[in-house]
Amino acid sequence: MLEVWTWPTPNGHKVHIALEELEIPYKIVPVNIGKGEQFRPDFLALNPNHRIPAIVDPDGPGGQRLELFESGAILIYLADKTGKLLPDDPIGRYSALQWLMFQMGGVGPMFGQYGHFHNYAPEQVPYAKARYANEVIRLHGVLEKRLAQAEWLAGKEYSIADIATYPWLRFPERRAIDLADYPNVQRWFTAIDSRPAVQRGVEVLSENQRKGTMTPEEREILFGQTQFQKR
Ligand SMILES: N[C@@H](CCC(=O)N[C@@H](CS)C(=O)NCC(=O)O)C(=O)O
Repeated sequence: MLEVWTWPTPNGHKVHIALEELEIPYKIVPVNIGKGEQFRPDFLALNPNHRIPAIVDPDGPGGQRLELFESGAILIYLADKTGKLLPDDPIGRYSALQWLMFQMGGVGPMFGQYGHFHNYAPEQVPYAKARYANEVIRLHGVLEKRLAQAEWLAGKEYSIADIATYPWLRFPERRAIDLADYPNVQRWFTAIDSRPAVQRGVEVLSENQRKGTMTPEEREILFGQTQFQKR
């Protein structure tokens, strides 16, 4: 059975949602990133970048075992494996890949840095806080413009581009965003949020979601020297 090495974060949710949408049976292998399990040798062997998610598909291309990390690559693989969630026509396919890359290179990293400097940095850095707050607003504006022209990010079809972006748009109040200011993003978000497969996907491992503030140990593991040791 396909294994997903994962944890309940936006990059993990993307893969859980895609697997639920595609009805692919899967086994969850929890990697508790707050406890440092991403540095375990068995996980590092799968992903030297020590970040979830990663998958192992014993029935990969040509029946061979496939190991894969980077959530965007995993989504493309799952779509290609099943022939679903990526448009068949080349123009639609490249549009979906374009918006997937926009999420991977823009929305994810910028929203992540917003969270870091607003919630976790040990010192106040007004320049960084303003920079990432402005980026979050700018990126919502780009999504609003796109979704005013098209029903879904790729165009006419729901695709892995929507699945990749949706988990990052949850809890907008945490980024001082009111989706009422972005009516087309709101319409798109509600449509995705109400899909049963999406609801099942975000529930995967949800009992492990951190409640309250980070402990000093978690902070060290995620942002301290543990990250930067030579491995
Ligand atoms: N570009 C990577 C990013 C993955 C990523 O940043 N994962 C986070 C959780 S959302 C993680 O594993 N963090 C562990 C750590 O920073 O040590 C992807 O999309 O797969």
